[in-house]
Amino acid sequence: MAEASHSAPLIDETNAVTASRAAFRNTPLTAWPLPRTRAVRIFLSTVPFDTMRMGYGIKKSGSKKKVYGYTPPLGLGMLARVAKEYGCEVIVNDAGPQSDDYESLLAKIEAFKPDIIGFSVFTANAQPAVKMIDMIRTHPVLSEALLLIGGPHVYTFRDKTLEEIPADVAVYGEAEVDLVELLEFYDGKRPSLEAVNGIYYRTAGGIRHTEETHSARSLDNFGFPDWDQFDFSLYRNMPGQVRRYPMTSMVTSRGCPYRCNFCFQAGRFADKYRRYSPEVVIDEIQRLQAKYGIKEIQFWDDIFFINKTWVQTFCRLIKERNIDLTWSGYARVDLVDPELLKLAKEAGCWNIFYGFETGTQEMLDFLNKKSTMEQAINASRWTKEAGIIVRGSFMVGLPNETPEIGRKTIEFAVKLDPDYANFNIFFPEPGTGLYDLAIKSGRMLSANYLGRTNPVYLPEGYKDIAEIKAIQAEAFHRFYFRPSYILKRILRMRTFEELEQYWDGFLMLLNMGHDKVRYAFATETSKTGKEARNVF
Ligand code: B12
Ligand code: SF4
Repeated sequence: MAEASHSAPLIDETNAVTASRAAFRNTPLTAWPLPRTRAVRIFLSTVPFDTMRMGYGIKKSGSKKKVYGYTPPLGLGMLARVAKEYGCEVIVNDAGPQSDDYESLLAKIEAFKPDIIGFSVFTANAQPAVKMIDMIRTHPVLSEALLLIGGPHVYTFRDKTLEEIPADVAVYGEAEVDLVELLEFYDGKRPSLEAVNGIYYRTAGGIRHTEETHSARSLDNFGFPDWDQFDFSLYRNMPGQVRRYPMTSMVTSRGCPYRCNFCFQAGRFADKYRRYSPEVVIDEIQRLQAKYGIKEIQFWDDIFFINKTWVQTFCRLIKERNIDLTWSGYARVDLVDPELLKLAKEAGCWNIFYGFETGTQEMLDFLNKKSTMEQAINASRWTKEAGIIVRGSFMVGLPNETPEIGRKTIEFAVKLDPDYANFNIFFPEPGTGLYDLAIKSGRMLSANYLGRTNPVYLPEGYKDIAEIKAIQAEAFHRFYFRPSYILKRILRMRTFEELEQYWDGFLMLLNMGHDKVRYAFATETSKTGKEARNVF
């Protein structure tokens, strides 16, 4: 087994490095263009990414492209709102649904002439982020701009991120308050970057960091994203995941109080759990409907159904105010009951996602999931009885797993019979208990986390990665190619929109080829499989 050290670089140097980046590495950030005659301009963006390759999107005939798989970048929307409140001019650009490549994104940035450019970086697109930032660094005018990075990659890899991505400042964790402090520094109101919380930055002596000393703020006072930044006509999640358009996503909480040892949200870097009050969320939904005609919301909370009273109040308010909304969210199998599910259905909930994870109680306990197989069976049955679609995710290739246990997971999935299932190959998420265990076991095959497309961990119980992939393929095959399942799907089709989405899903299957089909179902191998994308 080719064992790699986890301290190896995250970025493939042969593809990514330019001379400018190497020269830039230890350049301290000192001089600021003061005084200014106009408001500070900030361009915030996601990173261009080969999303078609990743299984997103579908090309329609002619020049019109319909891109599936995206929901608005809420984090950038939040930062846009606070920056606007501070007095800045802000643009949020979402490269994926805009189908931006490096050149077209550069042209947009050039046109805006920003003082500050910020990218939201995922581990999966850290390498494209290096390329994009390199292009800005070598640009005759844009190279003057302050370059910020933030997002889940920085959450996870912290100090490493500035070693490898040639930005000026990396903001780790939630950034609403830190961004305002950075703007104050930019305005000369803070003496140095040392006075800005929660960042990594460059000095002549190397990369330094400041602690995050803000205690987590109450979300009700945090406000919501600057929704004006999003073109809702662009957002179409994967076929079968959304019923009505225009849709948006929303988060009503941050963090998760549970401690499942494989999950990013339970990792060392996760946020403290907080939630907006239901009244504040409902008011915001009504504003979204009045201004943008939003018909459906996909709640991206780690567990939307975390507190019964909260969900009951939320549903009651929807009914009392006669709000015409369809919605979906995540739940744990131990936190639902028939009464709550019935209420949710009456309030517009049509689809719930559960992390069923694995097929034996021993493995569930090993994952510290704190739920039982029986609860999973009940939750699935009650949800269906309430008339709500059940989506579920399972993992294979876990530590302590053998192919026999993997097959038990498949059998359990077939027995639960959710409407959709993802089977993800376990991916040790940095910062989690199982990541530490995977490293300690010496069974990591690669330290390259960037693509997140290939398995990086081989449990003792499996001969090789091919054996894990075979179990995953068997899982998809046994689950989706049951005649009873296919018949159920056909009989369920109700609307033209649904038919169109199924057709697009079918075309995506054809476009992608066999391997990519599996990839489209489930590339994300951590946690509850939230990012895995169904194409049926
Ligand atoms: C919604 C979501 C998506 C959506 C929207 C993504 C988006 N652009 O926001 C979609 C479906 C498109 C998506 C796709 C993917 N996702 Co996703 N997604 C999420 C989810 C569930 C919620 C994100 C969210 O809205 N949070 C709420 C907002 C308010 O917080 P935030 O986005 O983190 O933003 C805050 C900070 O991060 C920071 N920040 C963010 N950006 C920036 C930029 C700057 C300049 C600064 C200073 C700060 C900053 O400030 C924000 C405000 O506090 C998270 C799980 C989670 N709980 O976070 C996973 C998560 C972010 N996704 C993940 C993954 C892996 C993916 C995919 C790679 C899956 C795949 N294999 O295809 C793709 C990548 C897509 C891409 N284009 O690169 C991982 C990331 C892990 C990592 N280390 O990178 C997460 C953490 C899930 C997990 N494993 O637990 N995802
Ligand atoms: S798997 Fe779900 S319940 Fe467990 S820590 Fe993660 S988000 Fe919370």
